[in-house]
Amino acid sequence: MKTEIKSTCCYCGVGCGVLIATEDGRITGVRGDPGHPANFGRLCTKGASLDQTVDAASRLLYPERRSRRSHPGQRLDWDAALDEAADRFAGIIRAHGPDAVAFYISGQLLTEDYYVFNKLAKGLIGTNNIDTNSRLCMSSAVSGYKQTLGADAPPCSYADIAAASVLMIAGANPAVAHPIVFRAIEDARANNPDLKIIVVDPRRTESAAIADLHLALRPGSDVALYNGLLNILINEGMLDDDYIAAHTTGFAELRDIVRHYPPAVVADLCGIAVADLLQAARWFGSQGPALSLYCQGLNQSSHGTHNNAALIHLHLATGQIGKPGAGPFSLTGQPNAMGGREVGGMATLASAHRDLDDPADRAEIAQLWGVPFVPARPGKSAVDLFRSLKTGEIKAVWIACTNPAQSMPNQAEVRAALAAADYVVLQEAYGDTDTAACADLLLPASAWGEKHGTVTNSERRISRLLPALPPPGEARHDWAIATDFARRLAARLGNAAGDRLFPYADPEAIFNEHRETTRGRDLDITGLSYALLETRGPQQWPFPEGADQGKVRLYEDGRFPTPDGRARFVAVRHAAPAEPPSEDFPVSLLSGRMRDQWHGMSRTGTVPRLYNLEDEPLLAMHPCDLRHRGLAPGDLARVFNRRGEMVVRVAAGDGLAKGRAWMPMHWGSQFMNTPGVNALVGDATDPDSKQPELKHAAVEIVRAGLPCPVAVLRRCADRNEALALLHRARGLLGDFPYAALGLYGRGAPLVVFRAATEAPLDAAGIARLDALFGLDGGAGAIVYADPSRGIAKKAIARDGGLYGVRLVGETLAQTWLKRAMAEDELDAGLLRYALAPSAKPPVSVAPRNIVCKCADVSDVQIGNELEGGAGLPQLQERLKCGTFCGSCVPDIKRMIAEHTHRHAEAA
Ligand SMILES: Nc1nc2c(c(=O)[nH]1)N[C@H]1C(S)=C(S)[C@@H](COP(=O)(O)OP(=O)(O)OC[C@H]3O[C@@H](n4cnc5c(=O)[nH]c(N)nc54)[C@H](O)[C@@H]3O)O[C@H]1N2
Ligand SMILES: Nc1nc2c(c(=O)[nH]1)N[C@H]1C(S)=C(S)[C@@H](COP(=O)(O)OP(=O)(O)OC[C@H]3O[C@@H](n4cnc5c(=O)[nH]c(N)nc54)[C@H](O)[C@@H]3O)O[C@H]1N2
Ligand code: SF4
Ligand SMILES: [Mo]
Repeated sequence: MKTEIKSTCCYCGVGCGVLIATEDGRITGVRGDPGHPANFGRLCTKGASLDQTVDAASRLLYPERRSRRSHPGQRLDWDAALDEAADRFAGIIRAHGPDAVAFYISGQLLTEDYYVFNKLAKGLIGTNNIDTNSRLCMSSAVSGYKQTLGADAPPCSYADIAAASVLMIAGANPAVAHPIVFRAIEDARANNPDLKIIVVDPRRTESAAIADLHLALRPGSDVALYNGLLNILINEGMLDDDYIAAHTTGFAELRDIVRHYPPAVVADLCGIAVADLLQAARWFGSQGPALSLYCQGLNQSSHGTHNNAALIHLHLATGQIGKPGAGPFSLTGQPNAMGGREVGGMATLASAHRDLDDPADRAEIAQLWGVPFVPARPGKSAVDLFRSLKTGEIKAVWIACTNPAQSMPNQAEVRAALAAADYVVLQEAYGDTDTAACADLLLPASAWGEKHGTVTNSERRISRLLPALPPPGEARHDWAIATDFARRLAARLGNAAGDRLFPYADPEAIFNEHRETTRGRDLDITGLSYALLETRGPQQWPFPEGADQGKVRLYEDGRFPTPDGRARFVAVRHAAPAEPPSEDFPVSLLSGRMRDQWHGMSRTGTVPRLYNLEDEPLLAMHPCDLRHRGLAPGDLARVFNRRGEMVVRVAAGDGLAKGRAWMPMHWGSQFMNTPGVNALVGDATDPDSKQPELKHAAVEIVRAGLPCPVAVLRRCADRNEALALLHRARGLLGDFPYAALGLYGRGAPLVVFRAATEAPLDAAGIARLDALFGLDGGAGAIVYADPSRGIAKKAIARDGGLYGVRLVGETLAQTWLKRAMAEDELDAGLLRYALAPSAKPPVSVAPRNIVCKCADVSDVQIGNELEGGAGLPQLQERLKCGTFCGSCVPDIKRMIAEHTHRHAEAA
């Protein structure tokens, strides 16, 4: 039977609605939900390939005791697993008190999951040691909003993008990280020729391509920039004095500070031109509604709170808030970063935007929960939590839905902390993350397409998602695991009320309890219910009882949720990053996202085509910086500082100024032979938000001196064969001073392995590679060896196509080979070309152009479909080309017209 189930995309905070097609209990497709107000039917590449992520061989299927000391794991049933966990936690709590245990959870959990964990830690155990990966993500945005506007509430909506006259995109790269928001920006650009777009980013990013003005500021200098802009707004009379007088406090103090930020000084601090600064201020102050969109470039800083506040000041000083097209709009990273903040699921927050420091607020929560008290002492935030795990102050940690052994800064310390801990529980959907290697107990969780509950996106919109499938194997829902554990723990702690405190039979019961905690608060959702979300679709908060819709925009009346109802200017001053470039470590290392991968790649990393933009981690630098170090694009470099080092391939980054380097955050120890970029990034934190400075590290970069390259390409019959091979090949990563592993694919999926060594690989090493990749047979194989030059190549044909290639000592042909193999272009007759020392394909392999960059579709693939009689709808259906940003549709139409024309002539 065919049906379509309403859900949301589980990736970014845009929160796009998806319709999951199922047939006979299988997911057969996914499309954007035309009725969802976040995306109106659009999806980006990640969302559109969600259906290809189900059934991954790497899913965790049953609980496993996987002591770090005894591999492989031992399968347990749920009773045994949760009894063991409850025994260990209860033992530690009895012996050392409630603060000796901790929870480290995630903005990718549903609100209901989050709610149960928060109540479990704060209500049942009595510890505030519950923090989340939102600490690495939105924490500075939370404190920035609270310090200025009084509450943690993004005041804007996606609809404001179309209404804005000026868009300031600051420390955000939505073309990559929030693609459907970027589609809205492109639409705004197309519909309003007068729109001015300013991008504030040390790199010329994919998003900067649409900008009228790009301010390539020095990393970490945002406060100086926004203070400088305010200085110009003041001097050129572009303030809204009435708004400042009626609705704010603290402006006089800030004005005194900002006096010291004249254009010449700021241009110098930020490394930008005075003229650009003046232009930005004049656009911001005089064009009409101004909207700022910002994200990790501001948040992940040792002064992230002030970065946020300084930007918000510009809106308050010009009255650009609380009206259409205006306001400071913090884009949320994870799909439910907002929901986590709403339930107060962090070490320094309390339920429903209450204040953990306020005894009355705490008493209110205790009463709502039916517990004697909620602890006053703030819990440990992420960085401190792991530090305390290392010192033994915290003895056990329960990690859910996050991968700290990759995503936390200062990996050496984090991994040492996990090794030192008495007991580590990991509640995961996939079994092959870096943190899984550090866990004592693995608990299998349900994942996208299986879960039921609610999430809140960047614009405060709550969507309900429904399951399309039951969880695989013995996997259970996150809320159910937490609930079951809580009851068992309560019994062991002598608390007879466990079943009463955690009575939930389904997520709706949890939602209803959470809803009650919001009554009368700024985020009041007492007017919402599962039924209403079902019949009327996703809704924005606040949505109090009696309301018939949520609020599109906050603070329209100029009243703010502060004691005096006024917004506040904060005294903010320029500060350098905690670790500015120095003589020893002169390069400023930035890290962040690529369009087609999600964080540690546990899910996106199972889809071959999502590697087609890059299937190897690349560090980009200015061409002069490369030359200066004797490096050419494609060479291997050693990147290091006092914390760690790694070898990585370099690329020329034309969007980077000298002295800056850029690397994606996605590759960890499952895909390369080091923990990735966080081996180098430090753990200095913002004093207010406790968010670590993930965006800035000082490093040095030198030639790696690994002259002997290795590349293996192996074609697989299907994705699960590829994943199984990928999994086995991980065993090789540690054998090389450089090694990286990934997939690739248009038609057939490939496994791609690259490595490099100091001396030529010996016969045993080659035999090991061949055995692992199934290239050890002689049938259908040709070989080429030149031992004097350390060259050993082999190619194997099977079923009329190229099955695998191993190149040692010289790997020039790998790039075109990879393409040709993935598109099944290279038949056995062309086998010998596979071993040619040439970076160019033979003439008989058609050169191809990628027509659709989003879906990664080439002219050859389109040509083949056209031969088969396809038109535009069939092409869009089968290849997905032209279904994302749409910019290639004219090219596709031209190809169709040419094809039709040729056929007409032939006939
Ligand atoms: N494809 C994809 N999309 C994602 C994610 C993903 O993993 N993959 N993750 C999601 C999550 S959780 C998050 S938090 C968001 C992050 O979304 P973004 O914050 O938009 O993305 P990032 O790449 O982390 O960083 C944004 C930009 O900050 C810039 N930057 C670095 N230092 C500074 C600085 O000092 N000042 C300024 N002004 N800018 C600076 C970087 O050059 C970078 O271009 O993305 C979400 N969307
Ligand atoms: N250097 C550097 N480091 C960074 C950043 C950066 O820009 N630079 N960005 C930071 C930011 S903003 C963020 S948000 C973090 C993200 O860092 P992480 O949270 O560590 O990233 P993910 O890989 O998304 O981890 C989520 C895990 O949950 C699992 N999972 C998926 N669905 C479910 C589910 O329903 N239930 C359960 N139990 N598990 C599930 C996935 O398999 C995955 O392993 O990284 C941070 N680290
Ligand atoms: S924009 Fe974000 S939420 Fe929307 S489809 Fe892409 S990853 Fe998913
Ligand atoms: Mo994030």
